[in-house]
Amino acid sequence: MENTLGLEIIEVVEQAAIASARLMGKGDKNEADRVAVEAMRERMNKIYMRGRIVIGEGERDEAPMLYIGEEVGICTQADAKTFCNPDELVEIDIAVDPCEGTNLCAYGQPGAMAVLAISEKGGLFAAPDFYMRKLAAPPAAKGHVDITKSATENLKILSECLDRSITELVVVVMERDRHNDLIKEIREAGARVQLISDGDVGAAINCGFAGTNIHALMGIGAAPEGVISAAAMRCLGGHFQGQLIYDPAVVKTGLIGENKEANVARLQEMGITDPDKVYNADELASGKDVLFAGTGITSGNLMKGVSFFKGGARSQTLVISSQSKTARFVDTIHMFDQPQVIQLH
Ligand code: VTB
Repeated sequence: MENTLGLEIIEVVEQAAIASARLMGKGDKNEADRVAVEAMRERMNKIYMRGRIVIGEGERDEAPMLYIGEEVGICTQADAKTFCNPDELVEIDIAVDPCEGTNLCAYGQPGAMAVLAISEKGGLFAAPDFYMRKLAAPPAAKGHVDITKSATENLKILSECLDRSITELVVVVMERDRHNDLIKEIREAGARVQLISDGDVGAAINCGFAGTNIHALMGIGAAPEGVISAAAMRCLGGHFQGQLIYDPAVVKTGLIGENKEANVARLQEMGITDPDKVYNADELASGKDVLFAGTGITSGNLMKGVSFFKGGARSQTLVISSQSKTARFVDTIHMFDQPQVIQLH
């Protein structure tokens, strides 16, 4: 994919993060999400591309914008033929989470981000709005840890791969009742647990970098977020596996329906014949070229959140590309109305 597309994609996540950050701490998570969606869509529609949302805000009838199947980009507009050459254009699939961690943003907690992943058409797994059991770990453990093994076994493997004792490992787990046994097991195995209230995309990506002091993500979060995490981990060479959760006995709240058989039928309709399949990062983000971009809304381990100053704002974005094999930290000053002073530090 063209480099200019990469640059424009950075602006898409930056604009979403700035919009959400204005609502940081205001206690209104829906509004923080809504403005991020609007900003993301507006910027995307100015890009010379033919894009399709494969993971978004939900089905068309419940999500007015960035719904699954929505077409975005200049070249999807009705009069596109006058300014877009169809022969030149790559069709792009896009997975978005304009405000990943809406609660974190609404309550001014660390780790909210505007994120997306793109690939050529067909390169991202169109995950249903179900849950996903996830296992993320650093590149050194890729292919060695395994989601079908117990947490205890995986911690042993992780300690060998990272050449450190289990007591030196930190595992991030979302604080949910469904994880009580998992948390107990990790602690009993000797590792330390970092509980988070939300935001497992950031936690997974942290495993891809040395020096974050996060060595694994374990537990169950949302499936669409799993695909975005997988895209980043695929580019970073880290370990990521996901397994869809469709049984209401495993997760009692939220996204999945009460009827297990109906859930399996829905998966089958989507072409998923083996609902228990374990997907790895290369399957969830299988495209030839995959790109992840995320801008901090509130500060996290990897990126600072958006800060506003008189006449502008500053943002930090992480862009990871499988094509250029780079992880870039982009620090941007946005000038809204010609600020008098551009603050460097
Ligand atoms: C999960 C997690 C996300 O929301 O989807 C969570 O993957 C919702 O989980 O990162 P519950 O339904 O158990 O509350 C996030 O934390 C934020 O979008």
